[in-house]
Amino acid sequence: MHRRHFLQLGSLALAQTAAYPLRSQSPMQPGMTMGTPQPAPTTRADITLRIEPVTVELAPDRILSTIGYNGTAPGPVLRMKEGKPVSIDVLNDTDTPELVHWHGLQIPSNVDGVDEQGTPFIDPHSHRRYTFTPRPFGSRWYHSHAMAFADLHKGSYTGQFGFVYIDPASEPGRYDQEHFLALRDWEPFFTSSMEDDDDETKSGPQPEKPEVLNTAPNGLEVSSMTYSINDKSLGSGEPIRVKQGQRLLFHLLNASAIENRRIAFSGHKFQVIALDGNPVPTPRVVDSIVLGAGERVDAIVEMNNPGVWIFGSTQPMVRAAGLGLIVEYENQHSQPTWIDPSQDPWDYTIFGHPTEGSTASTVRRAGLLNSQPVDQRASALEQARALTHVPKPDQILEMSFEKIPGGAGKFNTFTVNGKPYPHDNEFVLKQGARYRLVMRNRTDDAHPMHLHRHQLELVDYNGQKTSGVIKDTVVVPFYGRATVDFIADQPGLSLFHCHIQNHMDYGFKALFRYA
Ligand SMILES: [Cu+2]
Repeated sequence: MHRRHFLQLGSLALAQTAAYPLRSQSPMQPGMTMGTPQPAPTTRADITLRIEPVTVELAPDRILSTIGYNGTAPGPVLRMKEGKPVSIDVLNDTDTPELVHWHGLQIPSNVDGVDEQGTPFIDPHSHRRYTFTPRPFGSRWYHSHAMAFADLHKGSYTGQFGFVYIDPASEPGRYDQEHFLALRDWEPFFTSSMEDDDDETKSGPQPEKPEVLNTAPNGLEVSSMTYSINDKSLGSGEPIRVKQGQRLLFHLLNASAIENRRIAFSGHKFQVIALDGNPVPTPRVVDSIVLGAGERVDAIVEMNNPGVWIFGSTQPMVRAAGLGLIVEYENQHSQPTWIDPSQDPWDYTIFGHPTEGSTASTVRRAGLLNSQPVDQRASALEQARALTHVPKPDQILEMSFEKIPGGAGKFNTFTVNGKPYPHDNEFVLKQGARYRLVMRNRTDDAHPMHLHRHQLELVDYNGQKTSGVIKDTVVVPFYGRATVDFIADQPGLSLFHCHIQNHMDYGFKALFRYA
């Protein structure tokens, strides 16, 4: 073991590194070819992940080839215990340097899985051990954090994604079935046509709409025509089989590298209990759920409407192209049915503590959820009267996002505060301070913004105040604004970026550092 390795591995225990010589910095061994399997590690880690070519059978006549974990895409659901250290060996059986990012975990930057933060790459045909103490509890996920640029077979365009579930100290109540469902698109391609019918935030307020719009022709965006939930297209997997009266717990993840997505469960409503894995102050019943790329929602659904139903994208084309699954009640054999949900706008703030001044609009929004029983509406009224205090921040960080259209056949570029990455001297944090981050989206697209290694508390969403909604990824609406608070409690480098791979690759990122 070389000193260099100790410096890179930081938090790893001495005994572990000595017993398990990491090879990621070593040249190829004599006689080894690129295809040679890795020798088995000499000590067992708690979890082993192998990055390798996989096939994904979306349907019997639709089989894709990509890169995944342990022979599948999505990879295995990794269950961890909050606060209990875990070791994970990652073996890279591909020809591309890779990184595994642990999305939503508060862990040191050298194991968070991000090159920009100083996590070492796992070299091709090599391996590396990640050791960290998982926290906080809830629905997290893991995925490649490699840059892709013009290569749609790299990074988060591949099948390198899966759930991490950190078991909570408290349970979400009784449930009969638990399902981890990742929304996914495949076979991405470049296009400069801006269809964007799916931008859920277009119809909202547009406080950041510039006086003069940039009408230069748009550059290339990434799109897809092939979809699935987990590894199956609508109609090809086994249905979820349920009995009347059961309660289902859904862990939902938008694992798309490309798009935000709205989904619904025909004939049923979701009770949203957690956003990005964090329990919400006010669980509410909704008709449909919007997930930005990278976001998670945990929801309970009561099985109270016997039949055979479709769960999936609210966009007919996307559903027909695979984004859905079938839920079948016992002894029901009818054709699967789809019913469009109501058009209620998706609004994070309804799940928060109401704040001063929000009474009228909270009541109005509670009324919009006409599916709610009267007693729930009454309790929303009660809560609307309660006042919640958001502490004053120590400092405000102002951010504006802009797009420089690339024109036909070229890529758009994105800037944060008019400057390119990395914003070296701009976002320097003082440990222990509370920051308020004002994100102004001056582009014609909704962007799921993710800050690594920190938890964000939503305080304002397009003028709607709230508190208690804790997230790691926040969709900043079309020409809109979102404000979040965070405590600078994670020394080290932290990447802030749009979770749409193409946007991140072409400039939509900034590095936060500590003084
Ligand atoms: Cu974006």
